[in-house]
Amino acid sequence: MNHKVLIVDDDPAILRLLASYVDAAGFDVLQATNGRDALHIVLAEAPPIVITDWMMPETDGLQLCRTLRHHEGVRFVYLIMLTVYNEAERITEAFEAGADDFLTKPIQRSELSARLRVAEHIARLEEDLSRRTREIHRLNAEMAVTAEKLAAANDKLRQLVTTDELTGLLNRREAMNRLQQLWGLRDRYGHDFSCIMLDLDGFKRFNDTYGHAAGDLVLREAGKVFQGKVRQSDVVCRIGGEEFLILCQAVGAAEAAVCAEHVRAAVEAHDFQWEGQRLKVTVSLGVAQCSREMKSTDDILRAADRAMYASKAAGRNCVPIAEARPAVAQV
Ligand code: GH3
Ligand code: MG
Ligand code: MG
Repeated sequence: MNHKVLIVDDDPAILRLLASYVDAAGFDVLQATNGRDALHIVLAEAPPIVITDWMMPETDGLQLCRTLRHHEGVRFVYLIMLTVYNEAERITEAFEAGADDFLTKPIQRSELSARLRVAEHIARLEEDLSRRTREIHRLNAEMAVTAEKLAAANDKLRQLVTTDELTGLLNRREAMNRLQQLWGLRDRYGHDFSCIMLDLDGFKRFNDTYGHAAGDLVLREAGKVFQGKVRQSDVVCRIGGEEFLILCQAVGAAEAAVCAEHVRAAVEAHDFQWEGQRLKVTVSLGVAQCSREMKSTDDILRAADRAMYASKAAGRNCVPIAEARPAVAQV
């Protein structure tokens, strides 16, 4: 802690006397003869203790107290007011202006020294407190930054865990979570939903013919084609190599089949551009609606899968509905 004490008095004789007492008490003495200079010294030197005379021309001791208390550039000062008054009313006025203590004139050296010790003690506690407060603010700021980074890392992690790297679609694990959620809504509120199972046709041969990189491009683009044809509330997922699943919320099999047919036709019409060639791919789809007889999500997945295999069996590139119609139904 710095040991500076600023003494403020317009009377040079008192200033000299005070300076000698304060110096003898072991402090570094700063001096001012008016309130304006005193403020400048406080701002420049930050003495923890100020002893000021009450009666001074221009800015008196009370005004100086108020200024120091309200000035945002002044962190902390322990203020001792010098006064010839010893009446309770005047002293109360000094405390209200912001003084911490007072000394009555004529000044007793031993009393001044004792009060300076108290002032020093309080100033040290105050400095300690403000250092701890600054440290807490610094730690809080650090924690806020860390929390922000953690939230961003969590978001990234959640994305990695839930999405398929190649297509950016939801992956199998997340598809199963979403399906479970739809199942829960159906159980609780009786909300209908349907699933569309999709599998690219002859994709092994496609890879063998054009290469794996061309196959990857098709998978990525096919995902976009699917997404371009479903409703906003539908969820498109990649659940296996060239297998996809679309979850259609609040939709029965007939409506889902219309959506599936749009997807099928869009893939058939799409030109996959690869090394200057326009490649064609088709997809087989199977539609199943969640029904009362189904006991778990596995049942609807199996039903959609069966329908999709019915499409394969029927020559591929078509959309049968699971068990709602005869084996193959072109929509
Ligand atoms: P079907 O019409 O009966 O579905 O025939 P298919 O050839 O599509 O089916 P099959 O299950 O025999 O082969 C699937 C192929 O999908 C084999 C595999 O090389 C390819 N495949 C799976 N995952 C990927 C992938 O991430 N990238 C690429 N390029 N190909 C993949
Ligand atoms: Mg397959
Ligand atoms: Mg296939």
